[in-house]
Amino acid sequence: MRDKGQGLDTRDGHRHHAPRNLQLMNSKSHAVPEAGLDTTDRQTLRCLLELDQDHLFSHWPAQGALEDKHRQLEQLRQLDAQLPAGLRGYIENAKTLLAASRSGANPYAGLTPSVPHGRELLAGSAAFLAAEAEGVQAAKRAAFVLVAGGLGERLGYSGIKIALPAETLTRRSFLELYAQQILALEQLSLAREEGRRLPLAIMTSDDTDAQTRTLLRGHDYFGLSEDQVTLIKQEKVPSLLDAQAHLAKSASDPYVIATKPHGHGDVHLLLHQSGLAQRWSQHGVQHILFFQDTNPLWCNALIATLGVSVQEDLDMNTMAVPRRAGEAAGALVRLEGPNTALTINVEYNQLDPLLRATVNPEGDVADASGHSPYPGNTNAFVLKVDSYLAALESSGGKIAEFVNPKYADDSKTTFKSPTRLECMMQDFPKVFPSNAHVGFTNFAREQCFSAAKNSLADALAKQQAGLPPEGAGSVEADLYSFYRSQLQTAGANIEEHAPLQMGGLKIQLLPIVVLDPSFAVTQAEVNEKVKHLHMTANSSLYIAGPNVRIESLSLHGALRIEAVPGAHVRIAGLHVENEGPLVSEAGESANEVIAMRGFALHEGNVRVLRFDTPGNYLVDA
Ligand code: UGB
Repeated sequence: MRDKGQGLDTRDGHRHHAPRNLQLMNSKSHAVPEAGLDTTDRQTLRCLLELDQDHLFSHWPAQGALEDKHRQLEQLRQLDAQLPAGLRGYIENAKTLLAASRSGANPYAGLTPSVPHGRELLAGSAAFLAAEAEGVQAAKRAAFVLVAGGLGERLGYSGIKIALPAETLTRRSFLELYAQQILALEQLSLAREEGRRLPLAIMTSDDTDAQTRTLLRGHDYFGLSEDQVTLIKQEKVPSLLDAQAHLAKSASDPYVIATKPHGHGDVHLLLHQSGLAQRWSQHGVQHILFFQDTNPLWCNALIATLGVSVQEDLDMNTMAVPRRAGEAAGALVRLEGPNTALTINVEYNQLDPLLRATVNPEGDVADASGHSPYPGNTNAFVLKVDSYLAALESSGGKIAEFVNPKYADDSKTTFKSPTRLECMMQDFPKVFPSNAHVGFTNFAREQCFSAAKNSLADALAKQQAGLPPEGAGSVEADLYSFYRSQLQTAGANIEEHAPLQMGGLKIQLLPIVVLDPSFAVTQAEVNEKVKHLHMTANSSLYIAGPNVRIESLSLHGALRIEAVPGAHVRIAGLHVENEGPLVSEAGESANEVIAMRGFALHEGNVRVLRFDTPGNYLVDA
């Protein structure tokens, strides 16, 4: 319970806590059997009855089942304690939001949308490189927050999403990649030289917590130090049965209240309640970078976004991309009204009605550029710590909730399945003061955003509808394509392969390039380390090691270069020729990691250049 000092000794010998939040407002006579319940349980029961939740106890026998009755009331007390406004606040807010949803109320009524002003950074441009350099400097005093509480039902994977390989050339998991990107930034920003480690918080949920801990422990935290990583676990919230905000019982056990995820907005509450944001600030952290679980392209552009935050002294700066009209991604919108003016994410389901009701009767449609005029939200953003802490303090870290029920019919009284209140981390501007500097930095999508969200079948359907597929296979292809573009920006000559059709999905997989974070996490590093490189279309290239230089390389096949930090390797005049990587359809018998991509990758007869000991090396043939 919320107040740890209110323990009561009860019938089963355990200490239970009085329902402090669940205070009785009016006493109500009722027919639910109380026989055998202790004082705490009776009080909890009466509070729930007062909140019109009688149905939760409709299955109770008049006598007995005391353990089960107690278990149910104990869960209700736990829910009460963990909900930011307690069960009463949750149910009352649910009633208000459900009534608004039922009447079709526009949450943005009275506000006029317009396209907000933001920065546009073209890959490799002077402005990009300047922002990136500023970002690297600022990274020394940055902390990272990865939201990884989502189960990924749409992706159809049995494990946690961050354990999935981001690509199958190295089979490195998303989490390993993120850890290595942070470690590389520690080196590059010279944080390490000042004795600083860049902290990482991972928000988990009951669906992901144990597996995330096992993954980290099983891999020695992927090179991060254990005390550099903090796991903060979000709790689920009660499911709602109908428009009167009656709580739902579990289908498998009537003494259990069904619960569902509350959304990634919990991250702010947890950073506040745990004191972590405060502690980071005390240790000199000035910016916090938020990113999501399955977008491996986030790092380079978010460094540049951080740079723009510094250049423009922004309180919040979202990494944005051109948005396809109708795409399932939020849009960044400037909303103005008599007493309001803020730049905020409007979710895709609310954008179309908002635009229709105000500035465009056609709704969420493309403009002459072929994209929606409103930039797309990638859910990666940078918050300035001072302003963040002040807003956490004033709001308690509570982010406005919303409800999105799927109604059973037009009467809008019953749902197809229980719903719940949710909150979103990108809604943070709602708790900022009106004079806060909230902006965004726009990048080409290929430069920063491709998230694995959909099963192969759903990814295929999205692609056929002209939308980004967002499947595991398309993310892998997009990641190779991103690395290729980094090399091309540095001047490399890379022959493009025709797109492949794998599992029905059309993907630009070849040639394959993976630049290990130890080799480069910024464009400036790639520019400096790669001089003359020619790659044919059926090739694959993996480069790892901070001191590898490609002075001249002609690649017609598969090559791996792996060097330890002390190995200074110059590739000068190397020609590699072999059969190159082989790509085949995944096939029926493929394991789920391969099956969800639609293809299997084999490096073939790869040439490996491995430098395990420090020293100077020249490779010229
Ligand atoms: N997540 C949690 O940690 N906890 C939760 O309870 C839920 C999610 P989704 P969503 O990037 O294309 C967002 O479900 O919410 C984590 C934006 O709202 O993949 O549908 C989860 O583990 C939307 O504006 O995304 O949509 C994952 O890391 C749009 O831009 C992250 O939160 C869209 O992302 C995102 O969860 C997008």
